[in-house]
Amino acid sequence: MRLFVGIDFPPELRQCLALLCAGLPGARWVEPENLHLTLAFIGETDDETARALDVELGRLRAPAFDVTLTGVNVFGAGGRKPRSLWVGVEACEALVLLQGRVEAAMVRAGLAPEGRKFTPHVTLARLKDAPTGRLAEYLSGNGLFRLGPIAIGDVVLFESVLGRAGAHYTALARYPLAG
Ligand code: 3AM
Repeated sequence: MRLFVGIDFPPELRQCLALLCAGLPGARWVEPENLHLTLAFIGETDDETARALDVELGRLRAPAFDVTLTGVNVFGAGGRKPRSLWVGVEACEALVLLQGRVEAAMVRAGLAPEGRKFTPHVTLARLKDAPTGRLAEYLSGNGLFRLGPIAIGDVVLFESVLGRAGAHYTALARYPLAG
């Protein structure tokens, strides 16, 4: 099983985000139902480790919180070869705390922590040779995007199934945050 832990959004919010998924050549847009915020990527996992992770995530204690999504940006080598396009997240201590606890749960389940700095984001598209000028236009045209506050009440263990048309994400389990 290929797993990751994240946060999903209600369908109406995903539809708002999906409005951003247009108007840029070279972008392979994420399907609206797949839009999510990754807390930790886990990767290929055997059943035993997956069960241990489920137990540890079930023990996770963290408060529910609100997030606001804001702005658009890219990941990529120095901006010269941008590879993914995403919506950012307004600074949110509760989200950072939650991500740390998810990593701690991974470690207790025998998994290695991700190790890289957490940059909260919602991926909108993978980019392949998006024309520089069009990308700059897209980023400035959508720079004021803002959606929220969004109430986050649980953490989700997702399975990612890779298919020919891209990955499809299924929520395997939900772990409630403290109200
Ligand atoms: O939320 P995003 O889209 O940034 O890029 C993948 C996606 O993140 C990431 O895990 C999320 C759910 O698939 N991902 C995929 N393979 C990865 C890897 N080998 C990875 N993250 C780190 N290492």
